[in-house]
Amino acid sequence: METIVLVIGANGQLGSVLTESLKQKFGSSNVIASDLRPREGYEGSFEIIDATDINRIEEVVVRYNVTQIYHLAAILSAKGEETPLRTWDINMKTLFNVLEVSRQHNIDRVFFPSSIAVFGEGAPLEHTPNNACLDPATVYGISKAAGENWAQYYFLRYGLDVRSIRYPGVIGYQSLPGGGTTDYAVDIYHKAVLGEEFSCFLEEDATLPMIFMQDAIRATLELMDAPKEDINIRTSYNIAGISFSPAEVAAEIRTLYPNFKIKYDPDFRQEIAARWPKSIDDSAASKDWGWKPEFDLESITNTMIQKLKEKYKTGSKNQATLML
Ligand code: AKB
Repeated sequence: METIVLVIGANGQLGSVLTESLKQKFGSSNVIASDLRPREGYEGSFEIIDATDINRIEEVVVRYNVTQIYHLAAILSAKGEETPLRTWDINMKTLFNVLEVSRQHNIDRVFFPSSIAVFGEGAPLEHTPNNACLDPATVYGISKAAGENWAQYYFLRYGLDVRSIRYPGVIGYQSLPGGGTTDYAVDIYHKAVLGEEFSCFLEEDATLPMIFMQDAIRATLELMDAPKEDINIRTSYNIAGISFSPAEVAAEIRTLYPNFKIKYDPDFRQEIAARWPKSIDDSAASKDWGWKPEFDLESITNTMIQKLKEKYKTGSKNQATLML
């Protein structure tokens, strides 16, 4: 069977990069990117989809004979706290719509991203295991924890092959994050390359799990490629990349920009970060589908700085132009 992929939320930080990798893997004509708004300069099939509208998802699935759906649309941890009930509505409604359309149209595989935000005070802070207590304190985390259970429900009840990863903070040069607690770890590199001081909304020792975009994309594709019988976790898999604090990433940046300055001005996002794990136990992912991260803080920093320097040299200083 030919694989035809629909990506929902294709303009986002992860979606914009994942869509390109999926096009390389399955062929450009077999990937349909979709989001609320068109993407300027996008090459390939693009559909406007508001994922709260189940009929619109269904229309696109039927028109293109879609066989796999990557549902990446969600409101993230920090942004979600501005309007908790709306965040719950959007995150859950879009997931239910994707699960229902997938069930009704016999979609072969569905990808649903979860997050380290599912953890809260009840989970160990270090090497948080896959099956730790889930008591999230953000509406985003609550929606992801519920979503994981619904993903498992659709697998158990209907046999729908839904797969999921709990992403740490994702760091990439290709696109900008929006509305997350880990976003500082991307912004800091932009400021370093632009020669500007960075004002950090977390405390200097707020260690969080992070992952480089290339590793995050590889993890997603490896999970989705794994044989069905190897997937033993139907809620969501922990994956680790590396862990660092703002002070540690600033020190690494100073190896390349010795005059780089950072100041700390913690806001409500520090409270969110304080309840999240500092490091992740991803032994289940490595046992079931061979997960192993490749990038450490040094290689992330070198790549981020080099790529952003190239982008700022050729593009305008407007960060929006950095979207692929
Ligand atoms: C966020 O900070 O909300 C996201 C996440 C860890 O899921 N990057």
